[in-house]
Amino acid sequence: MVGNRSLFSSRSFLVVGLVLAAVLGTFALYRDGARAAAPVVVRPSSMNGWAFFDDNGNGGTYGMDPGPGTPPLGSGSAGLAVANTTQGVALGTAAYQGTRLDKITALTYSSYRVSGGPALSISLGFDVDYDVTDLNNAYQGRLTFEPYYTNSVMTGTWQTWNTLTAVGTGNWWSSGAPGNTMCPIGNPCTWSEVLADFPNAGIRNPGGLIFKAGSGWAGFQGNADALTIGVNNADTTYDFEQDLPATATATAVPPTATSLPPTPTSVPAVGGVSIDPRSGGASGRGALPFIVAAAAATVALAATGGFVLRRRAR
Ligand SMILES: [Ca+2]
Ligand SMILES: [Ca+2]
Repeated sequence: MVGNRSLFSSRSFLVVGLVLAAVLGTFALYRDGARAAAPVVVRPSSMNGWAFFDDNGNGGTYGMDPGPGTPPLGSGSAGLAVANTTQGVALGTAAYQGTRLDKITALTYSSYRVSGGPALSISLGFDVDYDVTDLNNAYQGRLTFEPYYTNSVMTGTWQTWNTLTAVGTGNWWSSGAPGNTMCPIGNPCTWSEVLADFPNAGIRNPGGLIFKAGSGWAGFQGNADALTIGVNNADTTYDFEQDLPATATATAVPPTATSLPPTPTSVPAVGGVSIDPRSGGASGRGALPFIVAAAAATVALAATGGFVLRRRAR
């Protein structure tokens, strides 16, 4: 192209482009940061208000698992499993007790079925108070979202559910009165129907926001991850994970470490070289059949206390 290229050289374009990308990225972070902070990681050693529990008192299995597959966040997820219809297991938090349902602006999660019937998926629900403004604080059962009413739940893949989206006849059902007259298990409600029927409903206080599997399921194993709940447009995302490995630096050991001498003190001075095993420093006199490779920076003191010695090419 013939033309005036004095204004910007190609390098200038590159620089300008990088600056623009950085500025736009900053704006994107600022924009997203207004709603979404970093996920809260929930691990066995740091549950951040969550707890697994046996919901029926008949056993079952629960805990943080690796995978399965590729979870939507991190490398692990929360696992729930039951062996028969009497068992029910759950993972819940009391962090949202008392929250009015009409203040909930986001409520999504992902689930994965390892095994179980075609309708089964870890559900998301909560202990419900159908009117948080009255004086009745008695237990009124739970309001539960189950994906299968309006979705095909798959085995062996992660699926994400937006529980607030009004699809078909809805996915929310009530286990207790008065909700079970409007949203029985055989005819669930959409979220908007729940809000219309019970405009002052909320998560019971005391009460939990709960992942659940079982209570009438012949057998099931599955996982959940990446729960996002928004209250007044302030979103919190929970990432369920196993604990970190105890020795995260183990991979820093050179792969040849096992071929090294067992202890530094067993390495003899070679050709007049003396070695300080603590500092890695070396000094020597005369002709050296071996050298310590390029001084201290390359004398790798392995975690086992060994050295790396290398013969100089002649
Ligand atoms: Ca009430
Ligand atoms: Ca995870």
